Amino acid sequence: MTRPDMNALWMPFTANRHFKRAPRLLVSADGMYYTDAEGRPVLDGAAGLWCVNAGHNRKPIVSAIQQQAARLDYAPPFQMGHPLAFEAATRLIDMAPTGLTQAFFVNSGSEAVETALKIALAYHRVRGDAGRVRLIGRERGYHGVNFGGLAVGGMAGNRKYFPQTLPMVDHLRHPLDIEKNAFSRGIPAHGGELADELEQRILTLHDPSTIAAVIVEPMQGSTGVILPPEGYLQRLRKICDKYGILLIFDEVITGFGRLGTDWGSNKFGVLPDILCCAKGLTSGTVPMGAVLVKPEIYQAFMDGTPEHVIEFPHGYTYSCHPLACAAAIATLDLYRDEGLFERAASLASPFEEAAHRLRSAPWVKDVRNLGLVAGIELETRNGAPGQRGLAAFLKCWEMGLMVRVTGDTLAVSPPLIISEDEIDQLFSTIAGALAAIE
Ligand code: PXG
Ligand code: PLP
Repeated sequence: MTRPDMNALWMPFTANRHFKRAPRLLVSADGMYYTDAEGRPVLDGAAGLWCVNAGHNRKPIVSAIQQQAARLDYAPPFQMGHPLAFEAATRLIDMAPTGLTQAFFVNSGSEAVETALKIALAYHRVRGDAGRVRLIGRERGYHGVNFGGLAVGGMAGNRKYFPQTLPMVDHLRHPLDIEKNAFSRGIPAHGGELADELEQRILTLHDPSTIAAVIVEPMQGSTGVILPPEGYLQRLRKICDKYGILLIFDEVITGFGRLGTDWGSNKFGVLPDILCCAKGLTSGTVPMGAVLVKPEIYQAFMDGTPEHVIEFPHGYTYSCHPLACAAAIATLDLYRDEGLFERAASLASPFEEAAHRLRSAPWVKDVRNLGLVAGIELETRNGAPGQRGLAAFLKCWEMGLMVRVTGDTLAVSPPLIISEDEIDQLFSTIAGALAAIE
């Protein structure tokens, strides 16, 4: 394959100059594998970017998209509808955590977060509780890259150039505690009480009646697989209930089987008031996200305005896009027909075993895992954070494996169709890569 001219593209979240000197080009994909520009197979240890949960090139999804493109390419979502939008919402709500009853469609996780934050603020306003204007996020949280998500997010690098995002925001501490919890298998034992900081510090400081919502990822994915300690999310739920604060779960990564259950909410037995999802909703095939809400939230908007008035002035040109709806329905069918969430649950134990074998590999400081996700945190090179992580990522690629890297943590999150042999291949490749780097 001839190398394309790469100058015109400003690549997202990429070291452009470094990449363009030695590009990693993916040209096709099938099942568990990508094929690169040299024709090499590359095992997909990252489900693309945490999204291709059903595996690549799945015929039922591909043909649903193809047929829909030929039937109805586009339909405006404002004051108009098309049948698949309603069907997709019904299918999503049918498999959503019990108690969430309406879905608002968007095109990405970032848009899901913006939408959820706006729903939270507007909900209090429409009920006449207009003083609830503050949003609480968490350190090392990732809620996408738009201004609201940046504000409640806690990734320092992403926020660096933007000190002026949203006002009226504060952050909880993150619950990663390697000293106490290193090499925990599954949910860590220590740190559930960190949730009490919400009541003891944040609500005390700001007055609970000014807080609209708390937003957290059930598991923090993007900053290196940070799991909620035992009891942590339950405590957050209790405190939010006590003070009338909405709890938003950002399940952009934890939805659709990643943790060995349909949703993180169900894994932890905690129901949020608002849930954000994206990625696995269409198994990455067509951009789509959704915000799911409890009935009292939807109803507050319906009760708050006369019938001919738009209750919530919000939406995107591509909300409810026909191709996305067709892809979502076919994807949800496939998850159900192949029992892929159950498959993820049954693979969780061999996956955990294989991940924790890395404990004896060079540089490994911590292994964290749950369901079909693992984080492997490496010792940072002297004075050069991220360098060893990058070296490990590049060595894995050279050895035919794609993983994610954030700082010095490798994240592994394969499609849910992975086999036990491929799990072994995945982790032994990482072990080989770690043995080969400085
Ligand atoms: N919330 C969470 C919890 C996410 O993980 C988003 C929102 C934003 O979704 P979109 O579709 O707008 O990208 C995400 C996305 C990584 C990585 O390096 C993770 C994400 C995106 C980019 C990189 O792990 N997650
Ligand atoms: N900018 C302009 C000038 C627009 O007209 C629109 C939508 O009509 C947007 C931005 C928003 O685009 P989208 O609805 O795709 O988010």
